[in-house]
Amino acid sequence: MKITGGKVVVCSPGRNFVTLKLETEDGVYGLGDATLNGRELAVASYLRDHVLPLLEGRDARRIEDIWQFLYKGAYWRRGPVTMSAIAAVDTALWDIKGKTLGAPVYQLLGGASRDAVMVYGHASGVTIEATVAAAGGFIAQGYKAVRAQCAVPGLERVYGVAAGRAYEPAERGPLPETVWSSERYLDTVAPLFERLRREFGAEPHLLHDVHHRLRPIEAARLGRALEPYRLFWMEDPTPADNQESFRLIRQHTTTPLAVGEVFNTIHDCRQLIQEQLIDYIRTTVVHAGGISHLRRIASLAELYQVRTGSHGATDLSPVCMAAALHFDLSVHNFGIQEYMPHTSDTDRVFPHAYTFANGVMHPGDAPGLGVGLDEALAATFPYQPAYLPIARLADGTMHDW
Ligand code: GCO
Ligand code: MG
Repeated sequence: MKITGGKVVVCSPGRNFVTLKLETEDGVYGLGDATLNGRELAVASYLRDHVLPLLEGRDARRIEDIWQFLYKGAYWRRGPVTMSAIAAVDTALWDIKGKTLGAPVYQLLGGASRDAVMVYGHASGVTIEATVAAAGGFIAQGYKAVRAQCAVPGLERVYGVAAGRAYEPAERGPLPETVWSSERYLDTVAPLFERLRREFGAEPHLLHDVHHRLRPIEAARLGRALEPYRLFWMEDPTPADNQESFRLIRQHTTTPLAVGEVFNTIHDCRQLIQEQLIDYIRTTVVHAGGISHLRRIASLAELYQVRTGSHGATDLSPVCMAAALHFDLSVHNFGIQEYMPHTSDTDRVFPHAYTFANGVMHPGDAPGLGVGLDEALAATFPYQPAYLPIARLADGTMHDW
């Protein structure tokens, strides 16, 4: 079954998405998400200019071999652009295999390890009370797990907090600049979770995303302060470029740690997993080499009782969401899946079989991934430059956003 060609579709139905469509000689096609938020066109070019010409004529059934061919064959290893491009091809090939065999992808991955996939929603607010009200909205919809982020008094725009609309990480227009203070932030987080537990009791899982903004010793202090509120996880407490940083945090707190949304390969998390410095690995199908590579990471993690918690923000398209759900349903050491619903325009461009009800999701039983791409509709939403905000300290020093 030869690959005859393909195309890269860039569209912006509310936000930018890059989608790979791979075509085969017998008319079956597969889709893969290749969206790299704020750097979209680099991956589009990598695929169009350097990958598609190399795939023509290859056997679409040889998923593992094509993965190794793209990874080893480039000579230049790893990195978000390369690994997102490989992920898109890998995801599209799993889609093709499922469609060819008439089976949903999760059946090809060993079948369901659970009935459905627990997801967490994003609650945020400009005050603690507004955040509590937002969390209550999610719990009323049946969510069993809620991430809570709150504005910080004295800081204007803070990661993860939306005022009166769904939170969207990238912004169109001029590059958004924000000012950050770890001291002010640290004063707000424990009171937020004290209030949430007082309101909702012990039952709901509560999560929080530090978004790489603390130093290890500050993160250790926060983890310890949050222990009475029994978080499901504290995410990205500090940048993991230096994986050893987590040892320091770990020495001081039993709050579970989740890391990995910016990782691209198993090597970015090998030490964190093997030294049991984290509890959840959050690598994304689209940024970490696709379903094939995510399964490798999950297998390594399983040896160390580290569970998965895949990234699922709105900058990952419904194609990625579907792939993540097939992975989540099948993999034994699944923990939780992030879920931010897309805009209705996005859902129309990418009609999909996956469903949400009562706090859990299911990928559906359509052959392949169960996601389509309405190319005519996509063409009505052209690419629009958009970037993630940056953060500086009050004295102008660049900081992690
Ligand atoms: C999350 C993430 C996102 C990222 C975004 C960047 O936990 O969902 O931190 O909000 O910031 O995906 O593109
Ligand atoms: Mg995050």
